Amino acid sequence: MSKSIKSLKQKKLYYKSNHCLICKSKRLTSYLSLGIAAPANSYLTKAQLKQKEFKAPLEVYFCHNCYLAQLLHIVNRSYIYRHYDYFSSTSPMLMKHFDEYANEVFKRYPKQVKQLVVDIGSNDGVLLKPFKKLGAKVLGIDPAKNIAEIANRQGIETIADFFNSKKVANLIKKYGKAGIITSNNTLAHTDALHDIFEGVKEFLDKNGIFVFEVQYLADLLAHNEFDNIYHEHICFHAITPLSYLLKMHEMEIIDIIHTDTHGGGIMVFATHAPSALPVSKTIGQYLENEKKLGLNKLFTYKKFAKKPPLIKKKLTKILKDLKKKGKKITAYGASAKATTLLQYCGIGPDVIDYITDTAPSKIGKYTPGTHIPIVSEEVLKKQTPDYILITAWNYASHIIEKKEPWFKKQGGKFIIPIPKPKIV
Ligand code: JHZ
Repeated sequence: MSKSIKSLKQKKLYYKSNHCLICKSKRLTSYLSLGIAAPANSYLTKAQLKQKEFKAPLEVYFCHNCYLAQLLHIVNRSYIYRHYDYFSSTSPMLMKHFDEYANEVFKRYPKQVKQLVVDIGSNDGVLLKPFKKLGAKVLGIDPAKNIAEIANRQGIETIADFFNSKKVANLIKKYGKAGIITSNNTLAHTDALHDIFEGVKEFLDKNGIFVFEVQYLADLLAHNEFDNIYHEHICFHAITPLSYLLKMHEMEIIDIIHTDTHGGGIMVFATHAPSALPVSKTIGQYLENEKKLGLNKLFTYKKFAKKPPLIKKKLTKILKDLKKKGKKITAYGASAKATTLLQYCGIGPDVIDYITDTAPSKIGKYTPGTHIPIVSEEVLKKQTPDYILITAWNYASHIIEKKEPWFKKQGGKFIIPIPKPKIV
């Protein structure tokens, strides 16, 4: 079942917040508007193409008080997450990443892992599977009913619901306190950050560790990753506002590892404050570096906001020139990022014949806002284009060198849109 258009009319599908999600300050300045856009991961069926599509403003704000970069137009989370078409295990690199992640946590905190590992926003159990192999008792919590059902079938106990602090007392009664709580690429997805931290604090054992991974704002800015801005990403995290948030909940960060997933992220280790465990000097270095990068200055964000129009201009020129020459172009990876890139640049089925994707949940549907058909990767070999735009550019080298080396050998070319459009 896809997202129901009928229910759109009955519910208010987004609201506009007037304060910062962390510090509640109203001193907020908009620095980048990407227009009125359809939400990422809202793939459409053929029948839905005829109906009015839901769209909401996509605009990023800077908080002058705690420096959180954030959206204020918040799309109803049930609309986005109760049925979700993104399965983490469809990308082998992510499976490898989460396997290494589980092993890293186990190496550091074997006792806590043996106690209970709870993953908030557990998707299809991509992280809990390797934890289970390491002997952990695991519990997933994820609002997507379609995904939780699959995880349960595969032996990963998953509660199909949003995590919130009100549920914690019952969870503790049933499962006990957690030695490890994890949450990956979900803390950007919520407007209820305080409630989540309240719940984590209560659920976590006294020696427990909260490990979470988020895309890192400094990477997003440095590599022009404006396509990582979509309605699901309400906050764009950095250590400075996160440290402040944790402090408000009597927790503290004890270590940080930089990761290269999704264009650059950080894996953050936190515990109850004051920590009985040593606090790595990395935290001070991150805070210092964020000052050097100007993450506390509106000017930095205004500078970044000049990049999307330049990328749009260059990319659309490349595509237009190729079309004039009669070239056939397709795209690779119906990622959430693709939704922003294609909508913002106004690239539709008149330019891109089809977009391939490995996820069965997306195949046969159409990209939100731009309505490009999503097909399986087999189509690429049957209806081979001259150029492929890699819309899942975070996997570009894997796609070019490992998955599709035949394409270049037979004269095809790839277009990589981010950080600057280029043909390879
Ligand atoms: P991928 C996701 O964003 C969604 P997306 C989410 N909202 C989030 O927060 C971020 O991650 C962090 C396909 N693919 O992983 C699979 C191929 O077709 O970059 C995926 O549909 N062939 C939770 O969606 C998409 O591309 C391939 O060879 O931007 C990639 O999506 C490979 C490797 C992937 O995340």
